Amino acid sequence: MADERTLILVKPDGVKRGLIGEVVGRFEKKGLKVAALKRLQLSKEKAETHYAVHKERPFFGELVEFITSGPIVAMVIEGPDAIGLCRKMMGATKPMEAEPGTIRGDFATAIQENIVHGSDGSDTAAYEIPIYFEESEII
Ligand code: 3AN
Repeated sequence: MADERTLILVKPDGVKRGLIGEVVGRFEKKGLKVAALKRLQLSKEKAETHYAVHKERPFFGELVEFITSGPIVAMVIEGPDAIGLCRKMMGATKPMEAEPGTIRGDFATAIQENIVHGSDGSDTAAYEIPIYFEESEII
């Protein structure tokens, strides 16, 4: 159970629907640490960097447009196996596969407007966190 850091975003739909507290609260109540947290408007450049792995996918343009369509909340969540635990708590990407009790399972019906993003591995977390936070902001 190594301590890990993962990047979690509350996407524009989650912020609009007033679910910031719900998302943060779930991770806090689980016993994970909120090591950094900010509300921001993501630039197109940063969104393209974040989603660079999906550059060739047909939905890349939509993805960037959606994530920059309004304010988001970015946080670094830290704790034992934080990357896998947060993914489990978020639920699957496809709405029909997201189990009730997970964030997406409880609050999302769409594949794109699905409330949260979470890093899917340690390489991804190491790539994504610096897009949003300086090391000095993670406490
Ligand atoms: P996850 O966010 O669960 O890691 P990924 O990495 O496969 O899922 O996809 C990144 C994001 O791209 C998803 N959160 C979703 O918003 C969007 N996405 C994935 N597949 C599709 C699709 N077929 N059509 C539209 N958007 C998609």
